[in-house]
This record gives sequence, structure tokens and C-alpha cells, in this order.
Amino acid sequence: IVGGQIMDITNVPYFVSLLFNDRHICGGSIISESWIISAAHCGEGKNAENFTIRSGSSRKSRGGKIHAVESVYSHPNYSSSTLDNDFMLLKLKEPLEFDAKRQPITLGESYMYYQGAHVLTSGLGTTQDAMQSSEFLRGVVVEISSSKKCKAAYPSMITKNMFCAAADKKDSCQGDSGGPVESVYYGTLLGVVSFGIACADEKYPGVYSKVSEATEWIESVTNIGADMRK
Ligand code: 4AZ
Repeated sequence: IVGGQIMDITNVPYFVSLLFNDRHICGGSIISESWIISAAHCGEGKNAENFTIRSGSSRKSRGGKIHAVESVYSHPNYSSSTLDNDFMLLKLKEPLEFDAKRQPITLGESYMYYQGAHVLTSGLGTTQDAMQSSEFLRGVVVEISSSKKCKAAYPSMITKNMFCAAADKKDSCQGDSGGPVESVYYGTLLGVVSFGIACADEKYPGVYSKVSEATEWIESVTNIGADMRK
């Protein structure tokens, strides 16, 4: 996270760290007691057995609880070349217990995405271009870009399953992938951190997977009922 501030996990209690062989590789979000959503590119070529989830911690390398992962599901229309549908669901072996540091976030709906909407993205990624790693959870508020601006920055790359967000000197960055983008107004999950050219470069907004386009798939895989949504 570039240009943000240190956050306590109780302010983003849906945030989790996805560990591969005990190392943080990506962020994720709790959507029910047994299910985490992250980015498909975080799981590419990796075996489910080597994944664990750290919940309830404001730090990268300690604290919280570690949860075993039973299985992982990449979106059926995920493309590793274009990053279309960059979504992955992870099922925990044991359901987690909700408390002040662990809470699910409800899925956003299409009307919640509009140019200028304030969204909070959080993570344990770098604090400036791939260079400076962060031990502490950070968050930053950025604004949803117009689709015109998004497509102009990334010609022929932006699909209906993606949106852009940006703000001056603020962005997600390397290691934030898979993590949440929350609607500040609605408190719902709008996006999953997916990709971008550089970080906080005014020419290139961050690109996020659009959760509202994956609702049917998420509900069918997880059995989260429509009544769980806000
Ligand atoms: C990355 O490398 C990455 N600014 C994630 C997000 C963004 C750029 C890079 C968006 O994981």
C-alpha cells in the first residue's frame, strides 16, 4: 500500500494474509466462516496443501491465528494471460470464529461502482514500487476511475470484470494482490487487488477484479445465500 496509513485489524476485520509455505504472498477477504476470496493469480501453479491463512493480525510475520486450507477454486473463466476474472476462493479446513479481529464482509452490488466512489484497499504489500516492504497492515482510500480513463491507461486489457481506482500518490502495490477493496459508503466488498503498471504512477491506476460480476460463481461454490448480501 502506497501513501496509506497503518491500520489495526479491527478496522478491517475481514482482511487475511494468504501464506504459501509460511510466507505472506497475497491478501484475502473473509466472506463466510469457511471461505476466503483472493486473486487467482496468487494461486497459479501452486498446490493447495502449501497454503495457510493468517487471520486477526495487523502484522505480516506474527500474531493472529493460522488456518489450514482444505481446497482452492480459481474462477472457471480466469485467464492467466489477461488476468480476466482474477478470483480465487479458498475453503478453510475448520470454520473460523468471528470476533473483533475476524468478521466476514458482504459482497457489493453493481450500483455501488461509480466514478469517484471512495474505496478502501488494505494490505501488507510494499509502500513504494516493489522496493519497501511493510511489516504492518496498511490501508488507503482511492477513488473508482471512469471506465474511459481505465481503458485508456490499459488499452485492450480492461474487461467488464475489472475496474480501476486511483488517487494522488496512493495505490495498492506488490504483495497487496488478492486483498480487499471495500466500499467506504456501503461497507461491502467491491474488488480484489489484481494488477497495475508500477504503483501510484499517475498514468496508471490500479486494476481490481469486480466482485459484483462474480457473485453467481461465488454463491454457487460457497453456498453463501443471497440473504447474506447487503
Ligand atoms: C503487484 O505486483 C501489484 N497498483 C498489485 C497491484 C498493483 C500493482 C502491482 C496496482 O502485485
